[in-house]
Amino acid sequence: MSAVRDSIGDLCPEVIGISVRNIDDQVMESPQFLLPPVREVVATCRRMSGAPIVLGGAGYSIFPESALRYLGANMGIRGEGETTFPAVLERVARRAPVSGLPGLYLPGQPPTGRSFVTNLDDLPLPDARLFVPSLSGSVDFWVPVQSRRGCPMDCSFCSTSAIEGRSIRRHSPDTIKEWLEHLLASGSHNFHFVDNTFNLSPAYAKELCRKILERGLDIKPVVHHLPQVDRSRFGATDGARRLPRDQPRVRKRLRPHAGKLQQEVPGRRSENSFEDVC
Ligand code: B12
Ligand code: SF4
Repeated sequence: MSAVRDSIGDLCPEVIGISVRNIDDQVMESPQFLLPPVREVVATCRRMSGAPIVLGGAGYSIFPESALRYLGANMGIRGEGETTFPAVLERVARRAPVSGLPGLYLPGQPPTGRSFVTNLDDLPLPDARLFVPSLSGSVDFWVPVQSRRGCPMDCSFCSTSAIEGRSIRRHSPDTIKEWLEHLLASGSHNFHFVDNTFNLSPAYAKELCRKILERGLDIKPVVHHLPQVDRSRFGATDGARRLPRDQPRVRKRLRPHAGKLQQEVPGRRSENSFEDVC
């Protein structure tokens, strides 16, 4: 908590934004509720500063109303922050009311429906200069890269649709390729593709991998992907419900596994090379 106190002391913020990453750890046998320490952070901010406290992030977006109530902040933004958060900052600077902005939750008020940016290329990419300097370029630092948002698979245990919606929205493969080139030039080689499902759609995934291979980019990737659902090899998620009708045998074999697999990190994590996808 001393880091929070020091930052507020040094910066004297006009607005405080808090990213709530997790509600719980999703471990089925003994789930851990992770919001109590966040509540303490909010309370510390409140004691140290009169600035409005804005919540956001993946965890916050799953239960925006009750998380706002439990954590005691001034407002929360459900889903992507790139459009609504700057609008909040602009209104706070003008001392104008913030109500009515898309995805904004205020205590005791009905929320305004959120909006999704359809083409991710309309949004700015993260500023690599803001990465923690001591980590950038280190072998242990995996730079997060996001090429897509949303997932249509609707697995019963998963909260992704509450966070990013059901339709897949993308950056163009060229944008991602250029972004990777830029990051490589600044010394990073390890990239964690934080897309929920790297191989959705397969055509997009293949095009992106081809572009990366064509440019000979020297990168080490980690991706989350839906198990290969073909007749020779597959894993399982509850997304089995949504498998194509022409694969009845695979559906039948996956269904009994769905419950057991609920405690896993959604999808699969892979350290395979891009050749596997192409
Ligand atoms: C990639 C990923 C991982 C990677 C992270 C790799 C890395 N280097 O970052 C790994 C595999 C390590 C991981 C681990 C875990 N993960 Co995970 N992970 C994800 C995933 C798929 C993407 C997260 C991401 O980076 N998104 C990209 C960024 C850009 O988006 P974002 O952070 O949401 O930020 C946007 C908005 O939320 C908003 N925003 C964010 N902060 C703020 C702040 C303010 C003030 C505002 C206004 C807006 C705002 O604006 C941003 C831009 O639009 C999500 C699923 C999802 N769809 O969110 C799950 C997810 C977040 N993980 C989840 C879980 C449970 C975990 C683990 C606890 C699993 C475990 N038992 O170990 C751990 C915890 C790790 C940790 N330390 O927190 C759950 C959380 C659900 C819950 N119940 O709380 C999710 C939602 C998966 C799911 N569908 O259920 N994870
Ligand atoms: S578990 Fe994976 S495939 Fe299923 S809905 Fe969530 S992100 Fe999509």
